Amino acid sequence: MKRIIWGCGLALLLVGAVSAAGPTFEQLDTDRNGKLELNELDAAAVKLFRDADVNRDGVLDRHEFKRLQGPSSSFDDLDANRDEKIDLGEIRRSAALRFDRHDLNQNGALDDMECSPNRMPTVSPLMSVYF
Ligand SMILES: [Ca+2]
Ligand SMILES: [Ca+2]
Ligand SMILES: [Ca+2]
Repeated sequence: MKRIIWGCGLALLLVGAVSAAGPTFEQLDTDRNGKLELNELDAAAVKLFRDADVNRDGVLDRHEFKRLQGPSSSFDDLDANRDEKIDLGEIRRSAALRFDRHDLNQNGALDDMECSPNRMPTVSPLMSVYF
């Protein structure tokens, strides 16, 4: 366990400000109801997306996306229209599908069981669902 925490800390340092580790469940649950609704994830995702969009053209190119990419997505999967750019719409369409898949009891929110480490590849539900 200790080694895992170490590894995360090191990754955080290496990745810098926009970290692939992303915000935690608690940070994302802005209304503090113990569940993550899609709008809570979306608000955080828009912020990360804007931070990653270094040249401020409203889309992410491969280089910009690299700073955000989670373990379960790839640029080519997300770039649905193959224009070598990822826009917020493409991110959202893929996120809605993934959100649905993680929402096992289909109540429109993810609880901590649905976000548990064996169900999500990262500690941040945001990175698992959106990026
Ligand atoms: Ca909530
Ligand atoms: Ca850009
Ligand atoms: Ca695209």
